[in-house]
Amino acid sequence: MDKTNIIKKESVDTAVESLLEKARKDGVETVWERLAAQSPQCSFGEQGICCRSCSMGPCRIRKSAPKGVCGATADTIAARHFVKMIAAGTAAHSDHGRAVAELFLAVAKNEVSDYRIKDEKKLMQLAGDFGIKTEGKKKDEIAREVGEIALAQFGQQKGELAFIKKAPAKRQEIWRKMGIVPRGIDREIAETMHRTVMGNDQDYQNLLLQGSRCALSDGWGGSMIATELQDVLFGTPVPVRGQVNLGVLREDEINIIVHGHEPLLSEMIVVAASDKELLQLAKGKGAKGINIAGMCCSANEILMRHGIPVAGNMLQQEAALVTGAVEVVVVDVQCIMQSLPETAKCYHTKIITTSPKAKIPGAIHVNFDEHTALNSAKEIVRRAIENFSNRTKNISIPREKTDLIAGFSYETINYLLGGAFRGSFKPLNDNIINGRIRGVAGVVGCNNPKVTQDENHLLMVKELIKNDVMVLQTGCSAIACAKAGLMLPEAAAEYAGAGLAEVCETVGIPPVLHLGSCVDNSRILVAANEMVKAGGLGEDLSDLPVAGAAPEWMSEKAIAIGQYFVASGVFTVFGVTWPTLGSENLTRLLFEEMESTLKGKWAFEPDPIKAAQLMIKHIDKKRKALGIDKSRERVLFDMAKRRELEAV
Ligand code: NFS
Ligand code: SF4
Repeated sequence: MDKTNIIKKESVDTAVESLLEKARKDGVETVWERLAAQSPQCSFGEQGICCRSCSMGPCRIRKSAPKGVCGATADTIAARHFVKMIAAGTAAHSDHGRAVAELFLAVAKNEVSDYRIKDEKKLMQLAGDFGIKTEGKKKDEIAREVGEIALAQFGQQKGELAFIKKAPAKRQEIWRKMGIVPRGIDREIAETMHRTVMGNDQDYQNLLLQGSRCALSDGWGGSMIATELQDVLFGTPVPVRGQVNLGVLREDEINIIVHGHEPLLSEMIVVAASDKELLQLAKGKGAKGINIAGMCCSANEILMRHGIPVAGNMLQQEAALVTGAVEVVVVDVQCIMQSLPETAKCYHTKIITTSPKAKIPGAIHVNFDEHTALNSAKEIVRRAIENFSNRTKNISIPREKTDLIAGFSYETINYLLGGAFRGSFKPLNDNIINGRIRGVAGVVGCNNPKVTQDENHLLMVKELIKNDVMVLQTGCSAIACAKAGLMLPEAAAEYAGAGLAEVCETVGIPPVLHLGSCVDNSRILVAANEMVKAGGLGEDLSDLPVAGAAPEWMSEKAIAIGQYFVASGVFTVFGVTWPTLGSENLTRLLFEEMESTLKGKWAFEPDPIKAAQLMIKHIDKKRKALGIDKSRERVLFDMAKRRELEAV
């Protein structure tokens, strides 16, 4: 493998490329230069066989020293590292879920005034999921009970997480038999950290069982709680038109970028930006208005619910500053580069942190508290307005911006496919059975500067839809494909295979659906559940012709997501690098042996087209097992026939 990490091209996005040129002129360092400075990177670390768990180490496994000082093998070291990544990712998603649950409960108890419950229908549905009796109870009382149960999921010590029961019976049986049903979210994270301490769990297979249990407490726990409660609080997404890329910034307006993850903050910034007094103040400073744009998953949250424009994905955060047109970048938690305050020094931009959990040297801290949410949000907007006059002439906003349709919650898909009165996943299943749709893929995850920005996402997704695989997306991957125009209904005719295109055109949807932020990967689990329930595609998630991928992953959160997909029975392919290659046994467990127990497994394939083909192969294998491979052949024959006819 090439150890230099110097890639041919930083990004396929021309907006980024042009701003990188400007960054060089402005003397601003970016993530790509830092990657080059870090190269060659440590191959022990990359393969998961460097251990720093105790001070007898650090230990690096190689032929001449095949064991750590304590005797730990490559298998143990790589497995400990891998499950620690799962625990960290689970902690991040779940602490987000906890913050939402706390706010939810405070709203239900009328302790905060700036938020209220928006989706009562979903509240009732959640009450049902939690086994709460609703008859004769007022909305607030039901909401309080829902909030209390949701919050208790984190600290629960015994039994099973509530949402586990949403999975197909067969899946639950597999989990119970393997002893990996999560008991409580915090407990699984803590136990994973305990097991990885020096001299504790030293059986890589046993470590991975706990890793699976911990990951399940993310997907079917913390992340699902975050998504479900956010929908009740802020509204369940419905189809909405939006725009994406740095061209959404406006030269004549105050530009505020909301970056990070939790919609608690971004929702309030959106409200504050339409405050009359603040708009007046902005006008007084010579600005035509206040323009909010999102970055990373904060972007996905407010895009899905309000159609607020998206400035870009993970690798565009520095480029946004280089435009010179951003007054404030306000951040909360996760995926925020420490370099931002440094980059901001070259321009007038102010970086504002808001969470006590994530401060950055050089940034201004404005504490964001749900009890005084709107006031904090207004203060942040005011600071942005006051900063407008500090702009220099060194401004360059790229032209690039693309339209997209977002807002495909599970409820939306159900409604669009089944119609208003008989919302159902049955039409999707029918189209899979008759072969128009070959299968469904979840393509998610980050950007990583080790590969050309967005290129893997685009190549993979185009290959999938060309082969009639419908694609569901979240996170930075969704933003990548939206920028390339794949999230418009017109994309079906241009990029999708004939079968998929026909379905998309009939229903009026794009071939690539935006399901939201990374915690919204739980929407993909719910959608897969519904496919099983709708019938005709087997009895377990692992029977479905579906696959998952994160072709440009970088975060520990992506590993947690991947593991809960695998532990839910889904074949999942990652690109870029793979963190267990230093252990043959562990890698074999993840890539092959897991399939015999969990019915799902991992694969690593850095080439996105080859990775897509692995997914298609898996989908075809599942179609064959379901006995629906023949129908697809017929559809293909029809197509050939049609072309023949057209040629005459
Ligand atoms: Ni997901 Fe979303 Fe993006 Fe990766 Fe980061 S923003 S939580 S971790 S980089 S997809
Ligand atoms: Fe080395 Fe073992 Fe300590 Fe890890 S736990 S640093 S392998 S001695």
